[in-house]
Amino acid sequence: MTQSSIKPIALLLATRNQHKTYEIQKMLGEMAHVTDVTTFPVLPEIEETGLTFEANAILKAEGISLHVPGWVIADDSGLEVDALGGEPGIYSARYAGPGRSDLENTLLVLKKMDGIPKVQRRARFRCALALAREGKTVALFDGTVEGSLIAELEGERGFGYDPIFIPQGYSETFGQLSEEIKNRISHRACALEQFKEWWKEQENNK
Ligand code: ITT
Repeated sequence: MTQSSIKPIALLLATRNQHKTYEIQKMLGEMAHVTDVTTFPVLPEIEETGLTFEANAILKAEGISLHVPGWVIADDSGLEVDALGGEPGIYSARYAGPGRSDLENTLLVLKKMDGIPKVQRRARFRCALALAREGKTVALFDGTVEGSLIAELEGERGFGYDPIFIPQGYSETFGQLSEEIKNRISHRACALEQFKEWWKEQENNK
């Protein structure tokens, strides 16, 4: 069977962040047809009360999959900055307070990093993915990309903290690098690679 003759996996993402949906659809290509909960406004808002990326991914995937048939995948992700003791971490989306924008969160990180020398600006993005069905987690995947933070915003691609993060081995931020590069090396890409491998293995064992 050719790749294009295989029926795409119908995946519902337990996210309201459409940047994630866009990246995940791009990375999975023809393998999956991806939608997210913004197309189902009646689905509940899941409170992220977990203390790890993994715990929050599980809460979102299980919480949403109780209400819909089929495969649900949740992405919990964020930026860890060594000089800030791992912050913003699981609070990345609400670092400057509830309802604040990506730009406000990013500017707060820059402010806290003010005066910190280049060698102490190590950071990483982390992503935990939980795959669930009927309220139960079936598999977990995770990915990390190491890098460092610059002192000002550079580039307009991507979302979130992309304009201040330079991945290791590159000289430009995720905000400047092409979508193709980010989607090859990012934390989300690494986690999705594991998902793809896992899925293939399940198919082969059928
Ligand atoms: P959902 O919970 O609805 O999925 P969210 O944006 O609130 O959406 P998270 O709780 O996982 O998701 O928070 C992730 C935050 O981490 C996100 O808002 C960004 O600020 C940051 N982040 C995650 N991945 C990123 C990426 O690829 N580039 C830049 N920032 C990223």
